Amino acid sequence: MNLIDLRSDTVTRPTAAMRRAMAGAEVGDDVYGEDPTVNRLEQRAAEIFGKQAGLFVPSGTMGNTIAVKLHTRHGQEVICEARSHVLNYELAMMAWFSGCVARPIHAEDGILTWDQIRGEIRPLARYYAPTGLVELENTHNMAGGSVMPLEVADQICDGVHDAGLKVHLDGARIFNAATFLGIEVKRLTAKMDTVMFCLSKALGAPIGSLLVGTAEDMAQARLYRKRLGGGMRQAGVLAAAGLIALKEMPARLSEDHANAQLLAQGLDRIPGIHVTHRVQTNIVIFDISGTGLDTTMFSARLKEHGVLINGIDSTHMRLLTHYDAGRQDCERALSAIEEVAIALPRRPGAGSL
Ligand code: TLP
Repeated sequence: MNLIDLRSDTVTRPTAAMRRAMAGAEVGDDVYGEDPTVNRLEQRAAEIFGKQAGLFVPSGTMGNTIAVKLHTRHGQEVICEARSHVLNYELAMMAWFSGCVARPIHAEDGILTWDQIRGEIRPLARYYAPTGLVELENTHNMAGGSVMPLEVADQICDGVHDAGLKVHLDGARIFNAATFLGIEVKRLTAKMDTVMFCLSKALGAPIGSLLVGTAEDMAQARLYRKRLGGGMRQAGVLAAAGLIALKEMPARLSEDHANAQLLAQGLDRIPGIHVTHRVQTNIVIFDISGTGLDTTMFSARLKEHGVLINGIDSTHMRLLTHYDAGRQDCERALSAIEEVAIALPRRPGAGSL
């Protein structure tokens, strides 16, 4: 049986066009700056985002880590949303590499506002560590792929800049946000000082992320990348897939969003299951506690039906749509979820949500 893998949009395999481009890629030693395909990818990314320069990094985590380092000094705070990736899923790299602590702010839908941030910016004072950076996430992964509107993003950047600080955007899925809003990523990120985005998530490339920003910041970022062991050699084979991802994949993201809608609407009709947020992009988080199963058991039973979806805690599951799971796969996944949910004796009251 073909497994339908909705655990993440990181699980996609490269398209035929990507594999062809990888096989034929012109390469060189990128630590010497001599890989023509990497150089093209970095230039293309900078162009698309309207920034001076780009840096190809192996992962989103490395891109965020370098950005925090660029904009902060040891002993400072980084303002971020409470469920942000940079705080919760990056092995405390902001502490480990940059010597900073997080100042998390909770936003119900994951979308911080300037009003919330303003009051949390701290000067260096008797007891205070000063704020070094404001970090944003768009779309917000653990808030269910929620989108930060353009005006909110611009207002935060204006306020933070007036306070003499910088803004870094974790835009792992920024193309999904731009698709939802119907605007170019360049406009959506115009005021951000640095942006990290991933080729290996919704855009379907096998490996890689980019950091974009000023030429000066990217020259420094190149040194941090080397320190972190991210100086790659003939990385053009990876960059070639990235160039295809940038060219071909953004235009099809609305299909993933439509599939996520299909799944969310179907899930909400299943007794004992409840989608916990407004679905805007390719992420659906749903509460299964009404089925009487915990997420470990739910995942295991789903796997027997050929569907992979993980829990994010004992009661909530997260699924992501992507190009490697089409409409029919999503319909099959929905039937499997329904079978698992209704095949079981439920706790009293289950299904009354
Ligand atoms: N997210 C992964 C897991 O780490 C949770 C996923 O499956 O969604 N920023 C955001 C918003 C991300 O979602 C991720 C990966 C990253 C950064 C880190 O990227 P990688 O995995 O390339 O280091």
